[in-house]
Amino acid sequence: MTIKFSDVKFYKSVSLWTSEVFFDNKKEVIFVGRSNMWKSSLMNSIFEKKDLVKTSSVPGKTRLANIFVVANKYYLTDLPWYWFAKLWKEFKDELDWLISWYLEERRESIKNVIMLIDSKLWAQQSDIDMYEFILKLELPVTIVLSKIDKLSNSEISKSVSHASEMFFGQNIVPVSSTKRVGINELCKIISKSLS
Ligand SMILES: Nc1nc2c(ncn2[C@@H]2O[C@H](COP(=O)(O)OP(=O)(O)OP(=O)(O)O)[C@@H](O)[C@H]2O)c(=O)[nH]1
Ligand SMILES: [Mg+2]
Repeated sequence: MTIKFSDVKFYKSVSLWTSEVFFDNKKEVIFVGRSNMWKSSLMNSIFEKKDLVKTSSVPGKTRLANIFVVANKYYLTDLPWYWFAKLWKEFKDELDWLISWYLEERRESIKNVIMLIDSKLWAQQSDIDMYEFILKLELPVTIVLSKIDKLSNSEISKSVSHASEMFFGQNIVPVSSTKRVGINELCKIISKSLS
């Protein structure tokens, strides 16, 4: 089954302070990554939209759980993460809480966590912490190597083999939104996890 990801609408944004939180049992795929990992842009590529998901050249743009509904049937959700934390301490706590609360709350419905790693810098301690948290919740995970348009082919291969060791047994997908590399493969992986 291939899902038509372009059949998408913004559903809603959720923060820790949202008083009425929806939550039905639609299957969900989550996108996480440190700030400025090109995460929101990747979601636009999957949706074949230019700017449905808000992007910014200033790191720290995504500060809410922004939920999109695909084919009236599935949620694809852009979560913030914590590079931002280094700038404003209070945001660190709030965003970390939002992420951990959201993943725990939606645990039963989440079918895949798409985790973006910088292909050039490789996994940072915060990535590893996040990965361990995802595994603790027993959620399926897919590793996306982001920013590959900055690398040569041999650097991409090195990054893939490093990620294969670090995230042993997981799908590793090198992706570029601007060059549309890896997008179809990722769409297939997401479709499969939602079927
Ligand atoms: N060269 C290149 N630039 C990209 C690509 N994808 C995104 N960008 C740029 O990188 C910047 C950040 O992209 P976002 O998608 O907003 O990143 P994000 O991970 O959602 O960032 P936060 O929400 O701030 O955590 C934007 O200026 C994008 O235009 C890509 O594939 N190649
Ligand atoms: Mg974003």
